[in-house]
Amino acid sequence: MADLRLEIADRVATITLDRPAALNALTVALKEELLRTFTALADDPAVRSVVLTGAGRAFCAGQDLRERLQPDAAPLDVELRERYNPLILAMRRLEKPIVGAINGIAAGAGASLALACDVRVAAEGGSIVLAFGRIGLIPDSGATWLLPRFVGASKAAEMALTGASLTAVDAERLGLVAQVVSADLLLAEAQAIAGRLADLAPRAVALTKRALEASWTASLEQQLELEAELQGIAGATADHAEGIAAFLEKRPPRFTGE
Ligand code: T3D
Repeated sequence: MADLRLEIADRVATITLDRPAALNALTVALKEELLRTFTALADDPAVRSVVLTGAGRAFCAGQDLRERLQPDAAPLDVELRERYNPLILAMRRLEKPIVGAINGIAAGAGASLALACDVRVAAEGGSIVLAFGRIGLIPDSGATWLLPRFVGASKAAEMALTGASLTAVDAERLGLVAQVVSADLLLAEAQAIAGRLADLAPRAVALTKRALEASWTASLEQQLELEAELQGIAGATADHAEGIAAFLEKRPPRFTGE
């Protein structure tokens, strides 16, 4: 698709939102292609991790507001249920880690996309802004769930209610982004992180992601039980045996996903 690029190299898939003239704003076609891409990557054994970034000077400016004015645009609740929500769930449920390379502003649903990644690295000029209130909307696409959990209720309320922009540097200070790097190094750094994730045991990575996700709504007792269940699965993999063998033989492990 013209507005989305997908490159796969060394077990890392790089998805680039590619509408730079509109700051990679999300059209119906782009959202549907993004969902198709994540769905396909879930089943692609050649891919172990994903990088999501934007072309040009923005990560993503959220919903394409010109498209929204079209007479045939779906009502907002329908658009969320049919397109945004499945996309966010696909990202959070993908059994492969997603590294967000926040190359510029991430606004509105673009901020939500950034939040739905597992790890974020940002360019020095990058920023995250819940721009929804400026156009009379509420933060959506998971922002009201993810942001308070990442930065705390107070900061999330400030960002959601005032629409204040969070710079990359402040986002790093809050732990929302793992690292801030210069723009020219961003993609390479994000791909290096994704590469390191791709070297890990895929089942353990997938189960870790599942455990972390479940922790948001679980009691300690429930989470302890889930850890026991998932560790039982991880412990039965050939990769676990390989990890121990590699440790004892003082060599890097070669994980196969078995
Ligand atoms: O379906 C639904 O609607 C429900 C879901 C809603 C989720 C949402 O995402 S709601 C929030 C939508 N997004 C926004 O409100 C952000 C709109 N954009 C901006 O506020 C600003 O563009 C930015 C703060 C992101 C950047 O400002 P600036 O000054 O650096 O750039 P600019 O000049 O405003 O934008 C550059 C071009 O991109 C410009 O096009 P032009 O005039 O050169 O032809 C601008 O119109 C276009 N653009 C930017 N954002 C969008 C957009 N075009 C369409 N939709 C956009 N969201």
